Amino acid sequence: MKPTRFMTLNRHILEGEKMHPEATGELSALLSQLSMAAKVISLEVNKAGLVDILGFTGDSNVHGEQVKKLDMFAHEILIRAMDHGGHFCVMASEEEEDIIRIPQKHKIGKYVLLFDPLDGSSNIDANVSIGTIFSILKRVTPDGKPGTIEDCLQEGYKQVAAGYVLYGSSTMLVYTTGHGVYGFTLDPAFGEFLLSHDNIQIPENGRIYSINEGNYLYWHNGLKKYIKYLQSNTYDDKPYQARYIGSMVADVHRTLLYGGIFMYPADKRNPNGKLRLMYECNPMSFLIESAGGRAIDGKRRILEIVPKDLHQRTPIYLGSKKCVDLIESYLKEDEENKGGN
Ligand code: P6P
Repeated sequence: MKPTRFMTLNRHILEGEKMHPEATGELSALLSQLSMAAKVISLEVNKAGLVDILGFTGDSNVHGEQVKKLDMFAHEILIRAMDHGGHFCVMASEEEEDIIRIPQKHKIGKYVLLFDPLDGSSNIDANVSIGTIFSILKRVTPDGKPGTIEDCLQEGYKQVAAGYVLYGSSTMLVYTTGHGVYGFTLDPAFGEFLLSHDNIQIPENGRIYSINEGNYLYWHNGLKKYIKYLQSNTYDDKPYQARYIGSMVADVHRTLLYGGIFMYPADKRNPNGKLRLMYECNPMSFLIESAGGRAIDGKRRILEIVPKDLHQRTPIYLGSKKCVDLIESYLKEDEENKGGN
């Protein structure tokens, strides 16, 4: 990665606004607020092993999954940081069934924030990298009034910004507004996100495939044939490599930087896969496409899926263009064979 100029996140966002005269500076303000929330969450995540913040709250989230204290902490921090800046008309979180309304005492804005406050949280106790994923849309209902579910349920190609915060060996914030993908690393010495990955471009091809092979029994034939192909062939005269962290933000971040493919497919048990469209797959797909890659559900662009429910799931295959092209051809052939018999 080429050395980068000394650039803070806030300055980078402001410079990005200057390139778009129609920008009102509002997007830069809300992205800056988001980075503030990320710093607070990072502090808690990094000391989680030291204080009694681990373990279960005894509650469970809307999907019936046990919620760890850090999940709820991140969820609450993001709401408190973002609900009074006057930027949003409505928000939505993996941790809440319904939309999150802006308190009446605050100004209503023109944006929509959808987020997964702490993705991969089942890995918290094992100190595996986890992350926050965010997606920003512009409202479609009239300005000035509280936002509605209609403002949230928009196709992914309508996003105005998306990104993630990775709480790993260092804390990184990666975002795009559709004009390039930029990575910032938090310098804990003075609490600033500094540009460390300028205009990230995903390699056109790659040798790393990332999937939970424990689900092999339930895979459809096309996917089995594809994985068998990878295991029986080489790329650049070297074998393909299997890497699976089980934390979407970490697996996608590695795919973005090193190339290859990340998959959470449909299978015989879960026809829609596991990952959520609105606040996991859409933002990650927007990032990957902005970096020159592809993201499909097996048949079409993730970003073209017309959402029907805030928490709907979708299969996802994302990464280097040539890797996604190849799996797409295997899945298409499988569909045609099914149709033929
Ligand atoms: P599995 C973490 O629980 C998560 O939501 C994503 O971060 C990750 O990609 C996926 O689920 C892992 O699921 O079934 O392979 O454990």
